[in-house]
Amino acid sequence: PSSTPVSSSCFLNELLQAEPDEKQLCTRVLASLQREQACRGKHDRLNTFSIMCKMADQTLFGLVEWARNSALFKELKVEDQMGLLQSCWSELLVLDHLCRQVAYGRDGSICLITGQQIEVSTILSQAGATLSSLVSRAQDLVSKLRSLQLDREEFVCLKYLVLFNPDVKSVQDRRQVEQTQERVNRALMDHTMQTHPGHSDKFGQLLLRLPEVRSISLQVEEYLYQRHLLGDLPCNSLLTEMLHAKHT
Ligand code: DR9
Repeated sequence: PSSTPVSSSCFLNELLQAEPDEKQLCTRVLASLQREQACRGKHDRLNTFSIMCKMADQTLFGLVEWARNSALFKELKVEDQMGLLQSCWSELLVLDHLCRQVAYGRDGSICLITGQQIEVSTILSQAGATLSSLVSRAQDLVSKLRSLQLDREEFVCLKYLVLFNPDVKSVQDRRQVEQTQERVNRALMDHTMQTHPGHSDKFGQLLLRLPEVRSISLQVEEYLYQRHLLGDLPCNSLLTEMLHAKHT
């Protein structure tokens, strides 16, 4: 009784208000890419992979900043904050990518955080097996989320559910993480029932997508680790740091 649909919708509004602005993010990432290119000479341009890594790195900075500014997250001990982020950073990146595709992606192409659209067929013709499979799996999930008509509220809830994962081994204050998880879960359920009263299982359908997000994120880490072993990853980036935090 402490959690009525009304309190859920207030709660959701608060979560939504803390969402980063896509335009601002885009401007920041573009500026950082341009700074980097300007520092290099004409004959020392970044290759596609380095540019993509830089983009992913900036996106990751934004996601970490989002988490650390969140009131719910601030309630946790710093050690728990770090443990949760180290465990879910790649899932957050994948979710962010998926949501961008649902919101801005055109059919058959991928929208980057910079607003550029790249045709999937172009990627599949240039990428190796791992990246191709990643992109295809992500596109399948995008279709599913589109047919479920994923909205911003639901996306925010999924982000919080990925972040507040009480199953992360290192977590000390498990009860606190669980309580937030339950609260967000409840808000998601109330929201889907209110906006789609005829679609009784939208809530369940959304939750069922999370294992696939998890699985794709593990494949992203594997892909990045392979490229790291080839010596391709930039050495001082958050992306690389997070990747290593897990492999130690
Ligand atoms: C938007 C969120 C920010 C993250 C930015 C990265 C988003 C990655 C999402 C999709 C990938 C888009 C890839 C665009 C590629 C452009 C052209 C292309 O295909 O280049 C090939 C090049 C090298 O491919 P490869 O590694 O397979 O090597 C091939 C080999 O040499 C020959 O066999 O691909 C790239 O450069 C891609 C770099 C991708 C970096 C990925 C960082 C992952 C971070 C987040 C992933 C989010 C989820 C993605 C789910 C698809």
